[in-house]
Amino acid sequence: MARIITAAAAQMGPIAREESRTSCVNRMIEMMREAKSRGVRYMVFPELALTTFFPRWYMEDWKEVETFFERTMPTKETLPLFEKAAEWGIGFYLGYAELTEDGHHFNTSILVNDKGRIVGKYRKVHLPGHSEHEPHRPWQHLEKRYFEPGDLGFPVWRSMGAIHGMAICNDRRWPETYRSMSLQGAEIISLGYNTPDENTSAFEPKHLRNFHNDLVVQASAYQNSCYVIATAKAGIEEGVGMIGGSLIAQPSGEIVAKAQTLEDELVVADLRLDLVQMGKETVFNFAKHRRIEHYGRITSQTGVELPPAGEVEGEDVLSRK
Ligand code: CDT
Repeated sequence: MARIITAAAAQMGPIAREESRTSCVNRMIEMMREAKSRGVRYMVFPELALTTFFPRWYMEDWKEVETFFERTMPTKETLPLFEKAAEWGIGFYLGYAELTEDGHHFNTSILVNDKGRIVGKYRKVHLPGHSEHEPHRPWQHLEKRYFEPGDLGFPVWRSMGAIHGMAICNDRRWPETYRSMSLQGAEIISLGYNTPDENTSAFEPKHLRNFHNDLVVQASAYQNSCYVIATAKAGIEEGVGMIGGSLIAQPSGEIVAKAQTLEDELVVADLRLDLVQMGKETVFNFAKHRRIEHYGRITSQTGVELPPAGEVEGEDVLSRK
């Protein structure tokens, strides 16, 4: 029998700096209510879904920074989300800023099943941006200041009838992210993102921000023969334009559902897990086709090592008799 899971990207419009956790959770529950009426069994909320995208501000006082972090999960304010998940039988992915008991800061997501139980945790590995205040920028991107790189790797979990993996925002641009999970059989990779519609490091035409989002999600779904559910925090948030374009890509690389707005919006698709299997057994049958003897550099080298200086002269094939 075909395995089909109805899933959704639960895109969120902007979250104001002053907006409470309870208000965010109420917005999520509203989308969960709609999800229930549309037969959705699994939904993906954005990165840092409980607050505004606070790394855009330089804050010297860590007490202030930590007002954006959660010390436990669920918290008093997020508990209703877990309760509704259990009542309505809908699992979810939730991104939030995590402060551990021993004082570590991570950009985290959790996988919660359709009984309201936390089955998995992921901590963002590829942190973008910078760690020092850079006043020449119109806004900051201080993820490297406020978070440590994730320490959990890229695990996957069997849950709700599929093998799930998670990633967070900038992770989606790195092929290693998906390959690490697809080597464990990932069938559904969920990710949330907060992507400003402008690159403040160098000039880049604005349309490329959405193009690159689609490009990496679609290519990765194809190359890893899995579904990717990518969910934005969208719209003008505290004066900064954030791309929307939440999407669900299927293993062919095609988009099967896409957001139409920059607001809270449920983007729904039926995930046909037989399509995942087809790719994993043919073109992307890893056991059969991968050549790991040539991939050593990928894990042994971080930066670029250029070839020796000077152009290669080449073999003079034209004067061969
Ligand atoms: N949140 C996040 O990871 N955003 C980055 C912005 C990159 S520009 C510093 C992204 O990859 O979309």
